Amino acid sequence: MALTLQSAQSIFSNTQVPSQIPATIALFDQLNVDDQLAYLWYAYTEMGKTITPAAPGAARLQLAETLLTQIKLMSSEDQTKVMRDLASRADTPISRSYGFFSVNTKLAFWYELGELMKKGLVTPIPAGYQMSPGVKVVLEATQKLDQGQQITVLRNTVVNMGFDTSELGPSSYPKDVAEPAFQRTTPIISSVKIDGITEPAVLSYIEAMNADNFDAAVALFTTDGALQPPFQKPIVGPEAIAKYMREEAQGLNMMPQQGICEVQPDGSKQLKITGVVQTPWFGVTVGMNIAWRFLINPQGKIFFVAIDMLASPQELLNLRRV
Ligand code: 45D
Repeated sequence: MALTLQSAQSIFSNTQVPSQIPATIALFDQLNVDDQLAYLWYAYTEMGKTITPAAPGAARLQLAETLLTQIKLMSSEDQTKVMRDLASRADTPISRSYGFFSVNTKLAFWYELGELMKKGLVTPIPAGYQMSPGVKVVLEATQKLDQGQQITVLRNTVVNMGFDTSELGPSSYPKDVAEPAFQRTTPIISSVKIDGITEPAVLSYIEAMNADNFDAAVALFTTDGALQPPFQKPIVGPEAIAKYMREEAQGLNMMPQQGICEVQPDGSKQLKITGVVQTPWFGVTVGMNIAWRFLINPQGKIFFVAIDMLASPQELLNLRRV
């Protein structure tokens, strides 16, 4: 029987994911633009303290740098307008440029802007701003999340900003030169060990990802294979997966801890592995509890892998099926 994406998505469906993340983002989306900017400033000044020097070097940020230089030269009223346009996804030249940025370039842009705000060169909050009660509600909801969940909320809000360029066709920006580069903070572990797991495709996957060797990782997938990131639809096919990994998986530190493997009557295998992932933005200071759900075909290739954020640390030990 052929493996299908739909059946693959439902393996280990008892995995508990944090519904508070989409709920918090929904609360944020309901705020007006100035409240959104204020919320991000308050949330970031708390979380931002732990952003590490693993943040990308300015040399690789050409695209964001052009915008930042423009913004630095503006009056504070115009700076505020740029930020309001980004938050409200307005159709302006700057907001369009931003809309074409990759996830890490968007994060790098705000990271640099945040540094300029701390130095007093850019105004963080619009002049005369009065906080509405809604901001407090979203901040309180955010405080209830663990750190890994908090940075996921921050990342999401940043990704959703700017003009929606998805309908506009390919960007006129050079693509390959533009990805921010991350310095690895911890040495690469070359022999991966996961309690309960001996599946070569899984061990090789983790080893390749921890070396940013995305070609090797993608070669482990079937030609119709798919990867499903947290809270997203599956990305199908080696080319699309490779592009995604280059943009979003660089510098990640993956520390799988334990797992189970169930062989199916057709020879395929279903595996669930739990562990901790660190992003190069926060380095060792923030660990995200996650699960990988793999479907390996009878020939030992990855047909499907879903990556889920886990609702709680207890979920790391939830390796039963039902
Ligand atoms: O508006 O196996 C200011 C995959 C002002 C790949 C601001 C994976 C106001 C396969 C405060 C300056 C990738 C799926 C804004 C595994 C304002 C795979 C700035 C999983 C916006 C395991 C705000 C990887 C700023 C995972 C600067 C789960 C905010 C990765 C910065 C998760 C926020 C990574 C940052 C996460 C957030 C990274 C830097 C959640 C970074 C989050």
